[in-house]
Amino acid sequence: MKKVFLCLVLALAGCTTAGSSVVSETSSVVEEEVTSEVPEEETVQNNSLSVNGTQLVDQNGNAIQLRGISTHGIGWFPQYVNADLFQYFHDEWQMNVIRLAMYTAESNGYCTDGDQEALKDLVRKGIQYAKEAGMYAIVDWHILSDNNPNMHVEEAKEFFQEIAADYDHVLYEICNEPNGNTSWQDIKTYAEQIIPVIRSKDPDSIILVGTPNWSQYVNEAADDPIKGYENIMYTLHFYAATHKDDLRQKLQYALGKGLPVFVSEYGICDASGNGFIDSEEAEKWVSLLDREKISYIMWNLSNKDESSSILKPSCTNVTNPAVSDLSASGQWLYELLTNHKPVEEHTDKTEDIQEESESVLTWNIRDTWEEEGETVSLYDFTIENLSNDPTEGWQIKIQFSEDFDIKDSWNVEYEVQDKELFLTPVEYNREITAKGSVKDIGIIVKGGGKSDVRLDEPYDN
Ligand code: IDC
Repeated sequence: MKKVFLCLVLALAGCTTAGSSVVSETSSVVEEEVTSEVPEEETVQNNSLSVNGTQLVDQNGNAIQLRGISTHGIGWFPQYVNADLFQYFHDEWQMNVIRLAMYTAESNGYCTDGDQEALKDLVRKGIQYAKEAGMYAIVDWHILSDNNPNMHVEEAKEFFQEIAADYDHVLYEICNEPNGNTSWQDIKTYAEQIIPVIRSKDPDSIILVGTPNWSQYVNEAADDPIKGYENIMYTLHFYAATHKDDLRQKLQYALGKGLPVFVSEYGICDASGNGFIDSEEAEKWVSLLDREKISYIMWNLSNKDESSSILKPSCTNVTNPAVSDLSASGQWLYELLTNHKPVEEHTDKTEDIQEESESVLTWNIRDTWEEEGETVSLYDFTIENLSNDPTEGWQIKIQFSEDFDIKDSWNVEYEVQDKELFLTPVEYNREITAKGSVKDIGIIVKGGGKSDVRLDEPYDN
């Protein structure tokens, strides 16, 4: 019987695991199973975008949808502008765009008390990291409390003069959300000054123009679009719990008139960036946008305590947040982009691995749901024998933090001792052949709270 086991324990970012033998911990969002189609890999290195009719297309003329995340204000949350995180979002979340939101007027804003050089530096870094990660980047001149973009038109000209260059992977969003009394005519007047500045540096990249009333009145832009430039798109922003059929109708109207629309910001909560998450309305939006192949970018990448943030306030991981770090918005987005429910996979190693006597346990919580106010979790286990000899007997020990009930189990015997659960083989999976594995071991647990899962030394059986 094998005596030394590689032990896989619950390792969420920020938690340390018990046992001195643990030398490495990783926890990341992984795919539950590869069953559905994933978007094709785009490489943005030389793939310049353009607009054909209402459609954003790649350099081969194929329709392309950009889907990803917007940073929160980079002046407030600079830590999320980092190469590892962008790569992680590209690889694990299948994002192909990141929006770099730079507030102009709020505290720490570019036109108020923000450090302009530091902000530009962050924008340049973001552009570079996006490129390295194979993603498009949107430079967002994030007007908000300065409701009319003409208020800071000179600063905007200088900014875009410095930032724009002949990029293939950058889009310029020249005014986030005009609001208040700002008319479409005001926005046009502004755009017609900024577009030539960008074009003098970057002759063909996509330029996104905001629309009146917090980038909602795309119908007004559709009635009187900007003339004389190629590759201009118009933004529509929505927050699903606030903006519903009325706004979708404005979008349909604009598309009907031939206006290219880009959803450079949306949330699935209400327009305050907080409150109730409306999955039903979000679903309606997504199906419309997918049908029309319109790009959409979620607000926001931060751990701020508001429901639009994709990370929980407790999350301090800024490079590869785990499932347990994701807010409801974050989980929703992960599932949308990857077609997979977020599940946790756990991979740890012990340092005292002895040759020829290694077994490895991998486990996932494949699904969870609520029953009578309690969480029910479906656990799935696989044990691999890495050695060149068969092993005989195994035991998995799960320590729960709260009381639990076993609702179902398969391919396993179990014994409950207070808050501990011991899983042992059934007749046909007791032996694990050399380099072989036993799979499809499962239990369904109601309650239990947190769990610490280990491959234990088996009883002498
Ligand atoms: C919100 C942020 C919030 C911040 C506030 C600043 O979520 O943390 O304090 O801005 O005033 C928008 C804006 C976007 C808003 C967001 C949610 O583009 O800046 O972010 N929102 O209110 N338009 C509609 C909603």
